[in-house]
Amino acid sequence: MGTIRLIKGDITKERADAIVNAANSSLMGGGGVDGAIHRAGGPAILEECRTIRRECGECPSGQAVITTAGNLPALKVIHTVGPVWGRQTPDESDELLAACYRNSLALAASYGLKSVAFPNISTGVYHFPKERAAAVAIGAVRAFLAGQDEVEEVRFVCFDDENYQLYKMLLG
Ligand code: AR6
Repeated sequence: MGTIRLIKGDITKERADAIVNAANSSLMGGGGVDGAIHRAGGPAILEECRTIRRECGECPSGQAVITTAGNLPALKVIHTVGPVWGRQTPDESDELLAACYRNSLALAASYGLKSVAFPNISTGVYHFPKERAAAVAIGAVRAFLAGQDEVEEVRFVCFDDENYQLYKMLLG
């Protein structure tokens, strides 16, 4: 078991064992939270992403990889790739989004990381409907936490007020 916390703010400021990045399959950076993490964390993150790309190729949607957190207060960054809304059926998109949360947490657990902070994956440029994404995220995290005792705390870090209010309502 573990606890879930809701936070409003910028994930680059989180002191957690790992923060999760909403990356794209190239792992080469981008806008939104991805841009913010690379800007605040410095070039060491991109350097490790390049090595992963060379050795493993692109990161498919639903999968996750781990790098240094560079200059960030977190210890590690877990990069996961959310689904682009409209590219799959809604049910397939739900499953891919749930896999992002599940696989990121499994990776954290395998590294002995106890606290993990997530942004609202796919709800920006990838246009996943926010309420649907929040329900999928909370369901996937609760299911993961119930079945293990490695990860002790998961934080949902909402940057925009709409997501924050949705999570507040759904987490009760
Ligand atoms: N801290 C926490 N959350 C943030 C921050 C921040 N500093 N900045 C934005 N968000 P997006 P996606 C929230 O577009 O939809 C990138 O270009 C934002 O409010 O960052 O998964 C990648 O390279 C939103 O709720 O990610 C990919 O190409 C959430 O982060 C693509 O965007 C996700 O928005 C991924 O799209």
